[in-house]
Amino acid sequence: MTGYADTRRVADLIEDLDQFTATPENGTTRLTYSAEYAAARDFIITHMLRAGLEVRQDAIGNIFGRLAGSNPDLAPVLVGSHLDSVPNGGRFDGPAGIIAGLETAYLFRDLRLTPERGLEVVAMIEEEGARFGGGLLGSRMLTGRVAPADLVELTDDHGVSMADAMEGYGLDPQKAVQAVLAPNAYHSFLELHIEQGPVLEDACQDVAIVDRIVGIAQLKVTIWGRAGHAGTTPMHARRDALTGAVAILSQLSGLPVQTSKEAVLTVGKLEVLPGGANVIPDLVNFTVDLRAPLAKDIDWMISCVRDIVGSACTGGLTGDVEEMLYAKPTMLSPDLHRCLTTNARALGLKYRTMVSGAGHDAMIISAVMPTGLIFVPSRDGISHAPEEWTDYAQLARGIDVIFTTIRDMTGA
Ligand code: HGY
Ligand code: MN
Ligand code: MN
Repeated sequence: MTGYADTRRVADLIEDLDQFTATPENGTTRLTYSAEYAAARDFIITHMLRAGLEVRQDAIGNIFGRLAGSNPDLAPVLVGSHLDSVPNGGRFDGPAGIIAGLETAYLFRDLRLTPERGLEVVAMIEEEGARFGGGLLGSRMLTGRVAPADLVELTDDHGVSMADAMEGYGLDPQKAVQAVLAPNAYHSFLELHIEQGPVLEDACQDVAIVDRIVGIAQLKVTIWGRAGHAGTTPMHARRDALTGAVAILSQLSGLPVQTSKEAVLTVGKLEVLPGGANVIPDLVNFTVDLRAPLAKDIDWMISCVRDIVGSACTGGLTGDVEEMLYAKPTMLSPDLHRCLTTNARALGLKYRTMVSGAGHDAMIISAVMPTGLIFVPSRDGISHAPEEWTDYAQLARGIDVIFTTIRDMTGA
């Protein structure tokens, strides 16, 4: 059967949105509150207005586009994803979910559907944590999990605090707490996302309906030593922070396999300071991203990292392990899973239930409202890289599942 979503319009939205990147020669880099982020926000607002939505920006920069329902007593359905990216990432991670919401709004307009329950499309900030660390920050702030004081503590690689970056973006960090959602503000939340893995493509299936998301912890490890001259400082007299860091990193790689078959560990960022070729490093910091389906396994890996860091800090080295993010393993709404599955089947799509190894705003928002998440295939399972790709026809099929589910849930 032919679907509902306009594949060409979806393709144009993805491609036009992707022009807002700091690295046009090498994938998508769109850090929260950056100039390209502001331009992308304006692009989303333009299309929300064109689709007939009433637009607002909340106190931290999330953008909402609302189509009111005929019954104002019914809380709207929320649909969307994140607008920020990883450095040199792909054009679909985040935007696919926002554009699923936008296309749904366009379809409501084109098909002259009047929902009884309203719907809202959302584009969220800082899911990746690529600027301020941790991740899932926009949804954590929406659900009241970030203290205002954190906005001064959280800084980017240039030492700019989130609070200062907010001011530069035209927001008042003192008012950030106003972004916290009121209880029962929404009926439910739906997110479409690219799978970012090979399962759907290998199985020649169209969509995955996610039933649970693995737990994630993101740590920042800092090792302090003492700077010194590379030529005149005897080896026994050194407090080389990088030597300490290497001793730690060499032990971390064995941790996942000691934990469970599904546990994963990634060191994605590492900084060596002061960064002179002839200077003994006095400060090294690196991130440790830990994931596992069971909270006890994440907790165990965190305690192991702390022990490994503690035992490496001898001979004048000191260390610290800061927990930037802890998101427990999350079960999503069985009711929404059923609705999404029913619609995938009715659309004649090949589908499966899947656990998500990637973190998503859905895992945070599910704490305050019933939440559903679906995946569309990723070519060669690649994501967080410029090669990230989903065929537009496949994306359109996934959007059909979102659209029909929202049409049902809003009584349109
Ligand atoms: O890291 C993740 O799983 C997601 O892409 N933020
Ligand atoms: Mn994402
Ligand atoms: Mn991502």
